Amino acid sequence: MEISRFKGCLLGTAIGDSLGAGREGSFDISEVRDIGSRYTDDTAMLIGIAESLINSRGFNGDDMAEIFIKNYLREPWRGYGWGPPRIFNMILKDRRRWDEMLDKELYPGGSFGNGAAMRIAPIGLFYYDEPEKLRDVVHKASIITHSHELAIEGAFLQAYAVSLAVSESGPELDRYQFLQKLKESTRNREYLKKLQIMEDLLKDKAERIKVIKYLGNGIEALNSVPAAIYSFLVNDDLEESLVYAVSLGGDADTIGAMTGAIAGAYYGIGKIPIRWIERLENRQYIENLAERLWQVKRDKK
Ligand code: RVK
Ligand code: MG
Ligand code: MG
Repeated sequence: MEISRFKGCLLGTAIGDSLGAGREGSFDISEVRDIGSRYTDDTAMLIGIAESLINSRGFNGDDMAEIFIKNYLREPWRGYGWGPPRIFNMILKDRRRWDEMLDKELYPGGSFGNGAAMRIAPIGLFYYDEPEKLRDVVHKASIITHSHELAIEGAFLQAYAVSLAVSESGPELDRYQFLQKLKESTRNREYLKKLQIMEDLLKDKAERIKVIKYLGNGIEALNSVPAAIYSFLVNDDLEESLVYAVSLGGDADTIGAMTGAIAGAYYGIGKIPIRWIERLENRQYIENLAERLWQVKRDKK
């Protein structure tokens, strides 16, 4: 497994997040090509997952929740969603456990936001060669804050897309085969429908407005994970994938972050424009984190 792809995945997330951060929630669908100076909660929580996988040499729920909380308390201003800080508080102050599906006490049926999917990529890297384990760990890492089926399935598809991207070895990406594998892996009809529509949109080279209409660009996992997968599949390089993802507007930082994770895992750090790498906040730390994650994975094999 190439270390450059682990680095590409984590840096790609932070860059996609920083590229979209300024316009989260806007209707602006023009193109931006320069990243802002800060990333948001998406990257902060993804860093937390990577730190915990390294720390525990795999998944450990208590440790992951503790790291999420520690990172949140250090930087509460990163622009977190409404639910997670409340859940952190329940764990910290009320001594609740990470696996109590605490989001069900905030939202009926639990949160279907994209907060689990946006942070999940390191799990896709770490368990890329263990698909059953991947599903199980994605489930556990999601329910700390997101236990709605749509949030968990979105996180699974995002992690699985990262695992496919990081292990893809052909000279050229077979988009339809990639999509086919995602379709075969999903256990949810609503995601399956979106993946089927995605195939038609790819074939038609559909207008952006149509993509937004059919795939969505919102804060719900179902309306953002498909948009990120599509942004990766419809473009031919990393830069264009990220510019395209953010140009869909809506939850731009998160769609940018998730696209960056998949595209970074596929293309590797070498294909990230230098001007983005140079401007990225905490770049060295994130790159080292990817290296450490790669080492822990290598030593476990
Ligand atoms: C601010 C009704 C529900 C729901 C349910 C909606 C950062 C709510 C990142 C809620 C991401 C929102 C984003 C987010 C990640 C979810 N019924 N509405 N059952 N479940 N929602 O609070 O971590 O930007 O409108 O779990 O998923 O950049 O406010 O947070 O864009 O989804 O936050 O869900 O958010 P939360 P999150
Ligand atoms: Mg964010
Ligand atoms: Mg967002």
